[in-house]
Amino acid sequence: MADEKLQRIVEARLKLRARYQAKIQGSPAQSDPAPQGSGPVNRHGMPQLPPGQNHTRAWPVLDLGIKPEIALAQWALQIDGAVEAPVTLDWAAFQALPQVEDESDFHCVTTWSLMDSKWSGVQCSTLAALVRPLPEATHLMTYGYDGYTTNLPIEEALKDDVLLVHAWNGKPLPREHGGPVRMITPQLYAWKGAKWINRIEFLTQDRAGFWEVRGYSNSAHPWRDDRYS
Ligand SMILES: Nc1nc2c(c(=O)[nH]1)N[C@H]1C(S)=C(S)[C@@H](COP(=O)(O)O)O[C@H]1N2
Ligand SMILES: [Mo]
Repeated sequence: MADEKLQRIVEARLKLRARYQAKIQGSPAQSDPAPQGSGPVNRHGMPQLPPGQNHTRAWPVLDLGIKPEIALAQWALQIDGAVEAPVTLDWAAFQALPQVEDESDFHCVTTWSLMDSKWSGVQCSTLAALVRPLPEATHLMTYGYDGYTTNLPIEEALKDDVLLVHAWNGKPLPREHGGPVRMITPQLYAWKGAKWINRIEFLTQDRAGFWEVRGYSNSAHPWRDDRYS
């Protein structure tokens, strides 16, 4: 990526971070004694699992009965809504963004937790910095190729461990888990991470996604056992 472009992203990120810092610090998972991204060291001296959760070894697959197959040449991610600079990224443009690796846990509301996954991908905050949310933007809606949707407050989406991942434990993300690219939200229940993600829309007011309409908690904090509304 060109240095100048990278520089612009970095500057925009710092501005965004400053704008949302207080909200992020005050948000539940951040203020609860809960692990976040970057691995088991984060769990030292803390409960291993959120209330009501059990370890799983195999990674279960949950979807709406569709597992879309998207060739990399066809893949695109649209980022739009209440932003200054909407963009549609193809695979090459997505790969050209700053990439990160992180280690975090995955808590499903159906009570299984997959611990210590290694992820590679792009921070959601990098994408936000690229499009620059308008001051009135408060939430985002994410969409999958299968028609799935889920909503998030911006301060949750900007957390460092919220990623759009394309690899899991060193291998390309399997199609059944949302490959080529899905979102992960380690500090929230896993339904907040859209598999086969193809759109992020910034909103000026909250709007419920697929499960949120059907009675799942809008806030979805595992450490508060915050499952259903
Ligand atoms: N596009 C899409 N994303 C989705 C879902 C879905 O049905 N479609 N299910 C959600 C739910 S309920 C969970 S628990 C996780 C499951 O991810 P996994 O199948 O990789 O375990 O993905 C979430 N993201
Ligand atoms: Mo789920």
